[in-house]
Amino acid sequence: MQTVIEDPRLVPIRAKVEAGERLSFEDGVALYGTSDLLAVGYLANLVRERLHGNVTYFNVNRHINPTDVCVASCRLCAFGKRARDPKAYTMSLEEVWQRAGEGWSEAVTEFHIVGGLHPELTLDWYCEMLRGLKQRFPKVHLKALTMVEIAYLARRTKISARETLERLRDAGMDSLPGGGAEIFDERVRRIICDHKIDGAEWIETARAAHQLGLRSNCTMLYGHIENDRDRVDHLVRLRALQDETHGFVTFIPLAFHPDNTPLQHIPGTTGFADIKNIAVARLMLDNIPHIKAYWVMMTPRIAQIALRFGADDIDGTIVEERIYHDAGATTAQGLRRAELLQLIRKAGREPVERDTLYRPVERTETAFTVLA
Ligand code: V47
Repeated sequence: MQTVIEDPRLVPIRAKVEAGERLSFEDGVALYGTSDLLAVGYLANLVRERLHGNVTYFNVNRHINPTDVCVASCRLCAFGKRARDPKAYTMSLEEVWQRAGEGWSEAVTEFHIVGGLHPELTLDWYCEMLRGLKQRFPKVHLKALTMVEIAYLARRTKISARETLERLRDAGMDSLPGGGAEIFDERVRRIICDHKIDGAEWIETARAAHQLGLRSNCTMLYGHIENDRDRVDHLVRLRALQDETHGFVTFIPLAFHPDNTPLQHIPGTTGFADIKNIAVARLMLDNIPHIKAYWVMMTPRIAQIALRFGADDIDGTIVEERIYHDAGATTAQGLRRAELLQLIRKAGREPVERDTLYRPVERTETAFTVLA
């Protein structure tokens, strides 16, 4: 089936997509520039179904944020707090391990662990945390620490990012989440997160992780002060690293939530922009296998629609989410497995529970097996 393409700029892009050819930087700008969302979505869905057919992936996971103390004070963020802030928290190791076991009865296959840049928690502390989790939950995949946290720990420990990653891997880290990438462009980064590592160091840290055989995700934060070219530049830089390492598993476009941040005068994103970012990502990132519609950020209703506009994954049960809820998200803290199944089925897709590396999972409520 073919949709009518209204915008003439999309005609050569359709030819490339149908021929399986790579899109250029200017193609990306044209995709962002058009309001012909149905045409962009049609093309993205073509690629999505070529790669994954009718399957939509989800997982049964739990987020853990060991601390919100952060030295970075990024303007984009409502989660990070100064150590002296009475609302700031830092879990003890015992608390992290206990929290990991709390939640719903469904056995989780993944812990997603990220937090602030705490000035006192050491690399040894994080290694101990991971070892303790592996000891208590040996079957659970530990997707832990963003490239930003790795670079910060490396700097404080006065060792390389590679060595930091090696130590964390030896302690039990299985892969890394995609956060902290924001927008790589320097002008934008100076305004939204000036104390964070720059785009080049984020890429360099991801390269080091991938070279060690660790897989990771990648993200892009949109809907603040960036423009179309900044977003395309970001996607093209991720694509270039992926050509080299093949280490990225999933790309997640993240909508900026302004509430309680120093940028709260910026209006929140629209459903149109959320869907557009999924579709453009699917078309530009021809070498990244999965595009995730993160339901917490998009709302389950928009995430469900995204499954027809390029996304093949809707993320997981999560149980407890803080980063988006501190920034005004009104979605639930978590969803039950049955709710995810329902969302996917009602979009006419076939749900497949996956582990972090997209191997299918077979389960009862309290136990699971990852199928090789
Ligand atoms: O790195 C922070 C973003 C990220 C705000 O890898 C904000 O599977 C919007 O990376 N408004 C953390 N975004 C979340 C993240 C993630 C989420 C789900 C799955 C995966 C994965 C990764 O959230 C941060 C930052 O980019 N963020 N503050 C805010 N106010």
